Amino acid sequence: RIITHRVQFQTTIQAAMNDRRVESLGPQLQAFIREKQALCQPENIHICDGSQEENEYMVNQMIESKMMKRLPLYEDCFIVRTDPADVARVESKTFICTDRREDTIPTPALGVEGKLGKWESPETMREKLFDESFERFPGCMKGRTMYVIPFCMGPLGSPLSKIGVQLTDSLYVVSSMRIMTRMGAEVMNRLDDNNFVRCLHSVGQPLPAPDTGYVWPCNPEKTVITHFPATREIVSFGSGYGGNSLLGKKCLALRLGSVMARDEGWFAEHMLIMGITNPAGEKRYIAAAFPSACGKTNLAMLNPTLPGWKAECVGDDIAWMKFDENGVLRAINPEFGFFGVAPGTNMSSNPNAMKTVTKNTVFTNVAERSDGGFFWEGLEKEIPPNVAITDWLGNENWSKDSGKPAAHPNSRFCAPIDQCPVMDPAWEDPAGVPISALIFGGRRPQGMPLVYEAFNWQHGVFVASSMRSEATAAAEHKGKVIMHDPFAMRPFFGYNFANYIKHWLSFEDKPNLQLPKIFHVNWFRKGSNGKFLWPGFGENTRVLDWIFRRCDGQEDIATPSPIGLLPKPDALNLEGLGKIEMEELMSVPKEYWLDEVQAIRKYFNDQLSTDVPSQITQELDNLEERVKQS
Ligand code: SAT
Ligand code: MN
Repeated sequence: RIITHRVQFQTTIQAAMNDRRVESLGPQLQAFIREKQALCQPENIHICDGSQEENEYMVNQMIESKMMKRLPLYEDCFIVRTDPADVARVESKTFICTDRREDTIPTPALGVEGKLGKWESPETMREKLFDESFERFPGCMKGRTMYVIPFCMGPLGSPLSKIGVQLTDSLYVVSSMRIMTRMGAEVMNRLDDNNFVRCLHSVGQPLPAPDTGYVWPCNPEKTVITHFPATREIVSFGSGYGGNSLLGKKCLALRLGSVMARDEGWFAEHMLIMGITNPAGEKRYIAAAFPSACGKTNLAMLNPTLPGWKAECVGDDIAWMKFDENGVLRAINPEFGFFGVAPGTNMSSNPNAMKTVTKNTVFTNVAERSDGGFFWEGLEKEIPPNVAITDWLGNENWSKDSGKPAAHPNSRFCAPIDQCPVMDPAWEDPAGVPISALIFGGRRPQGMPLVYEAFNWQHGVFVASSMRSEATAAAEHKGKVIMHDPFAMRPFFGYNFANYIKHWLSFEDKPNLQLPKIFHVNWFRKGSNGKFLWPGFGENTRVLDWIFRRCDGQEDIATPSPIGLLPKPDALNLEGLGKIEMEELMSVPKEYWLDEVQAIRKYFNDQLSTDVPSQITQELDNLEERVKQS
């Protein structure tokens, strides 16, 4: 907020030039910009070219206004602290706006609250966003600059990629979008004026802003994140936080993405993508779905502990996948950076992430050390002695004894993808990488074995639909409840989940497709002593090894159980591991699973009511029967 005269003056000149440049843009884009300019009444317009100079200029502005701070221990790393009321996605304020409610959300049973997204009619939502009386967009950029960000999700020129234009009044968003997406002049050159996703974002605080004690502008009371699939529009107000404000990510790549995928016959999924090479030099790619903050980034950057294995990263959060003309499922990562959870990341859990984030990285809500470095929970053993720590709220001399975390549990690093030392050679291949296996999983402290394989595609779709996981800090949920999170997509469905299941099921009937095998994994099972039964992290290679060999289909290494195919005893390579309670880790307790069947049935009946696809009911009945027989 403390903008020096010099910076303001420069901004004015640069933006005036940019304002003239608007006239050189295509008529549709021009109309979009002019309409929103008239609505938001910014002081200036700045068309982002994505250059290094531009970024330096913006970072300097943020530093001068005290919104951002350099972390001098590293090369071009910065720290940002949000308003404590603006630290995560807000699912309760995230809407999909379609004419008919049933296009967006399933109709729950009578008296039951729907938990599969929020709907509003486009007319009502537009009024709430754009009508003066609701005090959101009209005049919201007064005193601020409106930045125009042309961005591409996916490799430039890939037939699978999509281009969007985001208008925002947040410099943090511009800088972060530059890391997370391909952004700038090159995208603008390729933009089809008749086909781009329109994104509008404001932090919701015209200048001069009220003094909240934080330099992070936001407006939590008025926050809404809205999507208009019919017109391919995204409108977000009041929050500067990642998933709410970097509109290419969850809003475009998953919510609108899933709608486009349904219409065009592909998949937009909350999945990491990685390549694995066995000691014989054979390579396969897998895609894996886990809810936010369940270790996608760690698995995507895994350092194999089994000798001779290699793992390479294509993406850590989102996969766009389409069957090619040979029936092979091909995946691209639409993103260009990592927006990863910081706490828990360290040299033993994820050394590749640690190597990725020591330059050109923006940290949000982590703690800061007196030697100019970062700190978060999990780094205790990796920092020099006697450094003082300032917590994410700005309290100096933080100590563990305070009982409060130094970094916010959902604090993040935002780092350029090509800095990761284990990127796959094909990570930017416009054709995508061929997927052999799809993996689903969550945090399941009880009852759920380390790994099992679905009997077939339909059963796999059922397994993914009935996924559950312990709640994490990535959204506003409280406590450690086990939540249903189908496909790890519950916060990200762009249309009715019942239809989403049908979309997945429909591929079984299409001719000549090489349908990937489907697996379920659980790294988080705990023993009766409350301790994790599986070491996880690099040791997960042992599970990937089994999955890899199952894809080959040459060996006799699987055995049927009521819930799916389990590794035969001794089929998992445990060489060199300490004692693992394999029986406990792989068990399928009958009582637990009878309860699980009840919970899943109740969930489907409650949430989808009469819309439950018949194949799902059939799979559920079969599961129940098999568990009862066991
Ligand atoms: O905040 S984000 O939605 O970008 C990250 C996540 O929850 O997966
Ligand atoms: Mn995610």
